[in-house]
Amino acid sequence: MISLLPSFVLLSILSITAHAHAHDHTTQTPFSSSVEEEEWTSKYGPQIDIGFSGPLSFSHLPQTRCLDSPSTLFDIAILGMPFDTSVSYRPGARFGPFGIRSGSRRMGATHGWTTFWGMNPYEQGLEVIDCGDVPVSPYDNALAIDQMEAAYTTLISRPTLLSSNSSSSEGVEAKPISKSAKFAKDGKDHPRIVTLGGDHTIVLPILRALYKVYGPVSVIHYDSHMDTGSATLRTPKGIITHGSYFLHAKEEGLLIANTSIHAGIRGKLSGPDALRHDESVGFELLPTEIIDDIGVDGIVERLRARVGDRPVYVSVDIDVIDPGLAPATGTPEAGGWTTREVKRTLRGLKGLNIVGADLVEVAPAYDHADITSIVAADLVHDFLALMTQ
Ligand SMILES: *[C@@H]1O[C@H](CO)[C@@H](O)[C@H](O)[C@H]1NC(C)=O
Ligand SMILES: *[C@@H]1O[C@H](CO)[C@@H](O)[C@H](O)[C@H]1NC(C)=O
Ligand SMILES: [Mn+2]
Repeated sequence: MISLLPSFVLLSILSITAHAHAHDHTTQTPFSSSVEEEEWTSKYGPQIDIGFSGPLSFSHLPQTRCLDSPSTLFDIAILGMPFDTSVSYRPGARFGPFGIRSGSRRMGATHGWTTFWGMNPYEQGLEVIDCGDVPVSPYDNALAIDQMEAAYTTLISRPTLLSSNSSSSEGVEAKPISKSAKFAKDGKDHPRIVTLGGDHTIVLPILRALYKVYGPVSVIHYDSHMDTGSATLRTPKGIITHGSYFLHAKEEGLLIANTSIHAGIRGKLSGPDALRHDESVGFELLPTEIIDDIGVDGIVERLRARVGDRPVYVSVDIDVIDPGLAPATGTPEAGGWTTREVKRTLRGLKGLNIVGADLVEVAPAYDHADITSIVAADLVHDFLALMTQ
């Protein structure tokens, strides 16, 4: 109401209340466009977000609804896929993107440097943004799977900001975003997406979208379950679930034959036939317990040897980690790897041609003290470090 008054009236009001504006030494009103005049800004500067405040985006990154904003370009996007309607046990991973973002609140672009990586992924000359979530149908899985494929396709089809901004005369030495351009059918640089699940089914629409850009890829799959459909042999064929999507991917030709690998498997199976079935889908299998025999370095060696210099997609089910350290997940399995072990094996993937990555199966309703969300957010930071090396 007061702002509608003519400024001479305002000035006289101000002179009466001058004691409340002791720092105002100009004749401008506090309602002018110059924010420096206002008390907060003159005293404390910008309204920054701190760890426990502000809108929720991954690591406090700028958040844009990228899907309907074609002019928004980036090099790496965080994208939520809140889909959980094809799980076999506990539902709840639709809140995974929320949980992982929440677990990332103490992170930030200005303090992303770690002794573990010796670098800050946000300071490598690449634009990393949070693209929000894909609106997925919670009722119709076929529709939701198509929505996720359409969203992923939309974002990876854009040019990277770096490539569209190649006249980088700004002094900052910009690294090429990835070596993956050489795998793209059009020979161009495509942005990379770190997807926050969602249940593991989201990988099928992602692989379908990646196929359009790169053709088939190899997969490094961290999980306590194989997800190649041996259990679903009991269910009607053709049903896409979070335990069968790799079988569909193989049948659709989305995987480079016999070049993918699981890490951390320990779920209970129907018998050794399940292993033969898994091998026929094209996976090598590193069971959880082998880490005690060959160590982290041995795991890394096997992962790298399997995928070689092919384009590789990295998918991490949070249940690869021991449920004592990451309880909030749909199908927990006892006796898993530690967070530290998983992090070290991820760091060992440095230099591979990573075309995309995801962190899935976080179901925050089963969490305690945000423990799982914090682990998941930390692994997403590792993905960003891997992609920006
Ligand atoms: C793009 O180029 C402009 C002008 O050189 C520069 O200010 C901006 O920081 C660049 N953006 C990126 C992400 O390199
Ligand atoms: C992949 O491995 C299977 C055995 O599991 C074999 O039958 C098949 O021929 C292999 N495919 C290729 C393309 O090497
Ligand atoms: Mn799993």
